[in-house]
Amino acid sequence: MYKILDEYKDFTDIKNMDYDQLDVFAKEIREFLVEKVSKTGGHLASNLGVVELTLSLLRVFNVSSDKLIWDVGHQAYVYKILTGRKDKFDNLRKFGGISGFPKREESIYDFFDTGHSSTSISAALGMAIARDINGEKNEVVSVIGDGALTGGMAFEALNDAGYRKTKIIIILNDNQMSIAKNVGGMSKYLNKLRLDPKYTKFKEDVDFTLKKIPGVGKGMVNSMGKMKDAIKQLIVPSMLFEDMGIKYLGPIDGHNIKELSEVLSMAKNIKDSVIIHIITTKGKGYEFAEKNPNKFHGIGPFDSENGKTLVSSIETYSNAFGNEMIEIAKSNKNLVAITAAMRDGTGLSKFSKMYPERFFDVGIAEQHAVTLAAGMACQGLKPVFAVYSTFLQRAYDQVLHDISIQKLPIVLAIDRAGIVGEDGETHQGIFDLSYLSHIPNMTIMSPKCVEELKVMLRWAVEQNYPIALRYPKGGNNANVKISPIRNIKLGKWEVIYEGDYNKQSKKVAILSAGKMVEQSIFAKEKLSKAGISCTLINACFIKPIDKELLKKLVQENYFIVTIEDNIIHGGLGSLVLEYINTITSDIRVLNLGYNNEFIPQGSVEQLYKIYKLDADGITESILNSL
Ligand SMILES: Cc1ncc(C[n+]2csc(CCOP(=O)(O)OP(=O)(O)O)c2C)c(N)n1
Repeated sequence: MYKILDEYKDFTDIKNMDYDQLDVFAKEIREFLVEKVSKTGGHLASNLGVVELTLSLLRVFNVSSDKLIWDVGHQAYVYKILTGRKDKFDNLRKFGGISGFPKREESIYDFFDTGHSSTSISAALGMAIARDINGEKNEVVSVIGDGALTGGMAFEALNDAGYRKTKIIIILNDNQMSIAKNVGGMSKYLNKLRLDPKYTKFKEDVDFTLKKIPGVGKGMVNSMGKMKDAIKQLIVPSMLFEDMGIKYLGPIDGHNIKELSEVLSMAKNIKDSVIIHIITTKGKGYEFAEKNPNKFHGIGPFDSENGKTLVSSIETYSNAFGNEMIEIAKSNKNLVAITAAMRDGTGLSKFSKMYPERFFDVGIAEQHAVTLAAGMACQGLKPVFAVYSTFLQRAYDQVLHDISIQKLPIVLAIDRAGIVGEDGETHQGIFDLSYLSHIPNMTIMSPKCVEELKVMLRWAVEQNYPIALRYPKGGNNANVKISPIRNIKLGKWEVIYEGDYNKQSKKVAILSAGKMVEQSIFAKEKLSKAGISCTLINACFIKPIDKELLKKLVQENYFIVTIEDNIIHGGLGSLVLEYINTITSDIRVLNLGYNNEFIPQGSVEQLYKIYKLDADGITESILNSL
C-alpha cells in the first residue's frame, strides 16, 4: 500500500534516497500517521509537523552512536516508525503496546525518557559532558518546540550550555504553537526572527552595507566588529542566543529536506554549541489538523475522512470547573485564573474569552505560575491555578516555600488527578496527595462528583488559606446517582450510607476519596449481596482528616477500609493510619490504592481493573481481608 514505507528496512535507507524520493516518503509517512492515530488516538498534529525534520536528522546523523533527545517526546512517532517500530502502531498507547513517548526500555534508539516538557537541553548537555569525559566523538542533539522553550528548565539549560565548551546541537522547532497558541516574550522574539525581513536580510548584508558607506573600506569593516554588533543590536531586537554563547542558524524552512540536511551538516562541522531555528507547520499535510492544530494536538480516535471525533455528552470535571469559575468571577472581582499552557485541557477557554484581563497563561511554567499566584495573593487577588496533577510535581517547592509558609489563600485546582490512562507513567496523577499531604498549612479536598466540584470550588475561593482541590479526568459514571454535599465544614467527612448492623455482624466502614466514591458505591452493592453491610463515607477532606468521625469508628470497632486513586504512601490511607496509631493499636485498616510504583499506559477502566480499584477488585480485597 505504501511504495517506500512498505519496503523500508532501517534508517540507512534514508541516507541512500534522493530528495524526490524523500518527499514521496514524507507523504507516505503522513498518510500512515493519520491512518494509525485516527484509530488509536494520540499526538497527531505535532508529529505531522516533524516528518521532514525526522527524515533529515536520520539522514545526517547516525543514531547508532549520535544521541537524539525529543523534548516532551509527543512528537517522536515518526522517529519510532523509522527506527523499527512501524509494525507496532496498532497498539500505540495501549496497555502493553508501544508508548506515545520515547522510552529507553522500548528501543535502543530512544536515548532519554520524556513526557514532561523542557528537559531535553539539560539531558543533552549531560550526555555531551559524559561524552567528552569519556573521550567519545558522537553528536548530541536535542529537539525542542517553541512551546517547550517557555519552560524554566530550558532557560536554565541554555544558560549553562552557552557558557560551557561542551558542544550540543539544539533544534528549535518553531510552529508558533504550544498546545494552543504559544505565549510569552520568547515567543514574540522568535516571531521577530522569523518575520522581520530586516533581520534575515541584514544578516547577509551587514558587511556589504558597511562597505558601501563612503570612506569605509574592507579593512575598516573587519575592524568594525563592535560597531557591526551595535548596528545588529539596533536593527535586530537582540542576538539573544549568540550573546549567550550559542551559535544561531536560522530561520530555516523545516519542511525542506535539502535545506535542513545542509544546515544540520553545517552544525555537525561547527565545534561549538549550535541552535538551529526551524519553522514548521503544526498538523502539516492533513487539512483538518493544519486548520485546527489545537484539537489535533492530543486527540482520541477520529474519522480520518472528516476529522470528526466522537463527542461525549457527559459533563467533565474540567468543564464544570471552567463554568463555575465564570459564575464565581461574576460576583468576586478578585478572582483570577492561571494556567501553565493548558487553557483548553483545564476547561478555562470560555473564562479566558469572558475575562481576558483576569486570565493568565504563563507558558509551560508551573513553578512560575505558583509563585506568580503567591504574589497576586499577597496583594489581595484570589488566584486559582488550574494545573494537571502530574505537572504540579514541578512546583513542589514553590507550593511549600512560597504558598504554604505564608499561608497564602490560593486555590490549586488539580485536574487529571489519579489515573489518566494512555499517556502512561509520566502523566498518571497518582502522587499529588502524597506530595501535598505533608506540607503544613495545606488543605486538600476532593469531590465525589462533578456537581460537588462546583460546591467545593465556591467554598475554597472563600477561605483564607491555601487549598488544593483535586479531581479526575472525565466525568461521572452515568450509572451512579450521587448528590453533592451542600454544607461543607473544614475537615468534616460526609456519611453517604450507614451500614445495617446487628450484634453479630462485622462492621465495615469504607472511606473513599474523590473518584473512588463511585467505585465504592458499586462495591457496597456487591458486598451487600455477599452478606456484608458497609458504611460508606466520602472522605472529601484528605487533609485535615475527620478525626472525630474516625475516633468514633475506632471506638465502635469498625473494620476500616481506605480507597484512593493515588499511591497509598502519604495519601489518605497513610493519614488515616497515622492518626489511628495514635489512639489504638487494635484496629486493622485496609489501605487500597497504588503501591509505591509507576503505573503504565492503558485505558482508565483497564488500569482500575488491573490494580484492583474497580468495584470487583475492591469487593475482592475487602472480602479477603475480612
Ligand atoms: C511540565 C509540562 N507541562 C505541560 C505539559 C503539557 N504539554 C504537552 S505538549 C505541550 C505543548 C508543547 O509545545 P511545543 O513544545 O511547541 O511542541 P509542539 O506540539 O508544538 O510541536 C504541553 C503544554 C507537559 N508535557 N509538561
